Amino acid sequence: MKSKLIIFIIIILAIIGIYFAVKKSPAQAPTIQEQAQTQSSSLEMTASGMEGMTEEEMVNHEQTSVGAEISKHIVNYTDKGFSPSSLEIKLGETVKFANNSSGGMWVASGPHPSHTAYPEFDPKRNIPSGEIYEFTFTKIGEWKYHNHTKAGMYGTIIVK
Ligand SMILES: [Cu+2]
Repeated sequence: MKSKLIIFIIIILAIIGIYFAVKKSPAQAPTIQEQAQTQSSSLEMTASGMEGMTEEEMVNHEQTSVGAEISKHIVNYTDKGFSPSSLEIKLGETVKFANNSSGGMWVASGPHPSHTAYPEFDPKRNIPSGEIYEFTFTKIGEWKYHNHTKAGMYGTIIVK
């Protein structure tokens, strides 16, 4: 009887043990898997998100800088003068002065003829018709300039 009882208890314990083992393992396993999946998917999301953002930022940055230099900051010089006559830019940005006039263009800061207000802002030569002079502004200020070869033509670059 005692041995039967012991066997019975062992069987019961075994069943209980199996029950808990079966009950626990499916409960734990999905949790771990879920965590792993969540972690990996969030990592993937973060990685892809970062990659996407980096690429977008790079593209945006390229577009912004290219746009700023090529399309955003162009001063068109024609026989009528500089257009726009006043242009506001940010510190460190480049302005392209495109000579679309019939004559020469020598952009320089005031006062004429010494150009001492912003001496670096001066190509020191005449820019022929059809060519571009570009200058990167590294000083904050309201820079009046003129066409040194035709001082009646003038404009302003405001650097903030
Ligand atoms: Cu001048």
